[in-house]
Amino acid sequence: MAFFKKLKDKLFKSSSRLEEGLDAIVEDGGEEVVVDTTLEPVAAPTPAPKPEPAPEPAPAPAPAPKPTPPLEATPEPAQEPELEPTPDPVPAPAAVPDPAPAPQPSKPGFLQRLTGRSAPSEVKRVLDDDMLESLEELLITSDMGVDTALRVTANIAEGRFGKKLSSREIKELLAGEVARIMEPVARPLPLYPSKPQVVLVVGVNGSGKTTTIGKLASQFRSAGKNVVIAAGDTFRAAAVEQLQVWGERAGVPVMTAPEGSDPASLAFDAMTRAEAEGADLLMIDTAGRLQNRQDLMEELAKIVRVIRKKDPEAPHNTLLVLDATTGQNAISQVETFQKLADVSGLVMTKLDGTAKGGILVSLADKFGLPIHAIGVGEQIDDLAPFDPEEFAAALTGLDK
Ligand SMILES: Nc1nc2c(ncn2[C@@H]2O[C@H](COP(=O)(O)OP(=O)(O)OP(=O)(O)O)[C@@H](O)[C@H]2O)c(=O)[nH]1
Ligand SMILES: [Mg+2]
Repeated sequence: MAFFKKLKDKLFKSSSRLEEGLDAIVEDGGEEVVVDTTLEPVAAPTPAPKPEPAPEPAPAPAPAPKPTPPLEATPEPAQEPELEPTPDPVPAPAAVPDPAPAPQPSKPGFLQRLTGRSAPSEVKRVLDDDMLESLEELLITSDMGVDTALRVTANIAEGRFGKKLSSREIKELLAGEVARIMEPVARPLPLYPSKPQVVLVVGVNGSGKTTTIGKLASQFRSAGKNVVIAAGDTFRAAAVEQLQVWGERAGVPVMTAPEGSDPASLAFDAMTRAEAEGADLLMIDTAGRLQNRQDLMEELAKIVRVIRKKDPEAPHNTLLVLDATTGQNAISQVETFQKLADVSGLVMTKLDGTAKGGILVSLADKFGLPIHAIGVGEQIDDLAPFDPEEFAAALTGLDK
């Protein structure tokens, strides 16, 4: 629960631009409309209803997150600052005061309502061509892509043209559209009976491959799986060390080879070891920065060829890791890697950063590739399953 809240907070942070944009569109050209208060007179004797503070203490005890035990299982002194499970509880309580500054709850008194001056009102705007155009622009600038933005806006407009809508109503409609697009792609990494199930992890330089492997390994390990990692990025020693650190954190063995050696032969050795040890999963990290596409293609093809000598079905999954902050560039990365490898699913990282989030909608709409997980931070437990409804609510700024 605590983890989930943290995820939502992080996503909300990243999506505020879209949320603000939607508010601005309605404000601009909208007008104050008195909210239908027909039910309120009944609630007239409610001048003292302030039971708000009650729910607050509740979230506080929550930060006893499940993901903590796996972290504690690897009390590696060297990496302590990064490992620290304590940062978790800190942001969580910090987020608690947030809901408090809701200025709304000051319900107008009976007299106030009689005068009609402070009657509760909200801004609504007539859904016309201008407004639709602004919406389209906003969605395009939030990385949703032109085609998707046009389709989503058209769906929102259908049957509502000429009607007055509040920003909350727009957000709800938009969230519904986004959730509908994302629903079919929200699928966890499929697990197969093959032993070992080989997961090849690809992506451009710095997209988060190594970090994601560490996080996934930790999750599978916690789920009782026997995992082996192969440090297939043999380009630089630092890459191997980084993976070793993650392996220690996750409590998973990491197979390495000397810097500059052939990643395919390492993959073969890792396969042999994983088979010998009866491992459930073999995750192969790869280099993201080869001089050119041809090199990368050859390297990936060779890894695949070699592991297929052991298991013709391997790799069972080819995960493409994408950095959500790269925006529309993610589209061309998918296209490129689909040519280089048989991409079976995506992991979107850095959704806690400055990502506009709309890129996920664009990707889902365009490629329909499963999104297995999303990265929301640099810590070991900062990898979450992809939940379309939560994502849609976070993206649009709908705070339920
Ligand atoms: N904020 C945030 N940072 C992330 C996330 N995932 C990865 N990172 C950071 O992104 C940087 C690059 O991550 P790596 O895992 O090294 O990326 P890589 O794809 O293995 O990079 P190369 O091996 O150089 O190709 C690191 O500083 C990570 O800590 C995420 O979900 N959120
Ligand atoms: Mg790496």
